Amino acid sequence: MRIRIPVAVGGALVMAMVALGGGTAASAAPATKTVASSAATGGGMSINAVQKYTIFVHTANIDGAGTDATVRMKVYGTLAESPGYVNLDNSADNFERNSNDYFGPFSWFDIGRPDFIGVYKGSNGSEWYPEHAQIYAHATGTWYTCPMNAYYGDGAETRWFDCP
Ligand SMILES: [Ca+2]
Ligand SMILES: [Ca+2]
Repeated sequence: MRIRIPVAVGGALVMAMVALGGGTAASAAPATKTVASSAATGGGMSINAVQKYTIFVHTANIDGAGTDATVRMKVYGTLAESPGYVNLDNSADNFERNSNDYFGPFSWFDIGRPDFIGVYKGSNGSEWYPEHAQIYAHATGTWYTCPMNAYYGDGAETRWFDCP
């Protein structure tokens, strides 16, 4: 189920922020509880809506570009980050030469616009040459492209790429 934040909750958040900034801890606590209970997120402090994201990776069409190594990605957005490094794997033989791999959809708190990604490749496979990744935000129907064109060697390595 998609969760939309009512306008009233946004107003409550502003009030809570004012209380946190200008009041004591004692006066801020009740306001914060009000936000959490009215956000309909099933509890917790965050009122950030859960949204779906699909990750796409294109491996380059050059000799030796493919790998069988473990690949994980973390997406850093303008509002939040994906919850840790997400393992990118499905039933296919992923990250082969000239392949298009789709993973997810994953349910994350709204990350906003993807800003950059961290991509880990394990040492349990050969070198890898990904050409680019794309992040699809289901809520807005938007694809965000993160050029990679990076060479990963045999060892474990993490690299970071902008999503301009
Ligand atoms: Ca593979
Ligand atoms: Ca696989």
